[in-house]
Amino acid sequence: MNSIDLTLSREDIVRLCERVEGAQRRAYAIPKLTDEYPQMTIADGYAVQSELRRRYLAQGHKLVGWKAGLTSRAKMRQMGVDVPSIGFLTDRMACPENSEVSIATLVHPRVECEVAFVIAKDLKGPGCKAQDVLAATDYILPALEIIDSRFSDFKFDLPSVIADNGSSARFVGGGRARYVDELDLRTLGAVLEKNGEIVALGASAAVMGHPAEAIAMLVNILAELGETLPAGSFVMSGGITEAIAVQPGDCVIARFQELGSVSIRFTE
Ligand code: OOG
Ligand code: MG
Repeated sequence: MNSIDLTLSREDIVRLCERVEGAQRRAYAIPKLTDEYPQMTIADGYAVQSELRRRYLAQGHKLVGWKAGLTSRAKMRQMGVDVPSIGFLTDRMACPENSEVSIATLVHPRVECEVAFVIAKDLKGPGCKAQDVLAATDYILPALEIIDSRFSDFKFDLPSVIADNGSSARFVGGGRARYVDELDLRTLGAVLEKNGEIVALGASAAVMGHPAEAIAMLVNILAELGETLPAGSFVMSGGITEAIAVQPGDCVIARFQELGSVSIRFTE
């Protein structure tokens, strides 16, 4: 990120990072960060997110991958923003297929279905293209992301949501892994069911025309942060449909054409 766009001091970055970390760990809502720092930029948001990543890794969490967010029209419209973003994923966020997630550990949990990539060869920006991503992909699998915006009343803006690591909270991979050349990644249908009823549906082209475009964008943002995407990374390309709120007792299943299904259950 261009350091020219940074308006926060190192002290501000650490303060905001501690505020976000507290909200994530103890599951309470905080005001959007721009209430206090109205001039905050996207670069400031990533500075807070990078500090958060540094702190979690220092506490022993492992970086397992990344996610692209706000990559579909449905998500942009729902959240009122028009620029995609990225966030990091750690081992502590991973949930086994069909396991239980306690709602008490989250603030505003919502679920979305995504196409995930497992990367076989290191990828590096700038200038990364969708073809580069496809050539470096080991396999594709379906995923559910449980996002959790920590901001009061869901009020937020792009710098705040980036600082909050793109609302990352939990993710579930599952279904049937497939090689890229077995699929047409633009036309995969996905249906999200909650308690047996269809609550959202879409096709993978909703994600920037092709989900590999979202991964290329992510690699190029990583380059701006001075990072690369290493082989072995698990990467989510962004919600295909809008995110759906969940409550204790809900069971959610994402059913994908060609990729099988992934499910998760919510308890108190
Ligand atoms: C931001 C997270 C966006 C996606 O897939 O678009 C995201 C939010 O909606 O709180 O994960
Ligand atoms: Mg997502």
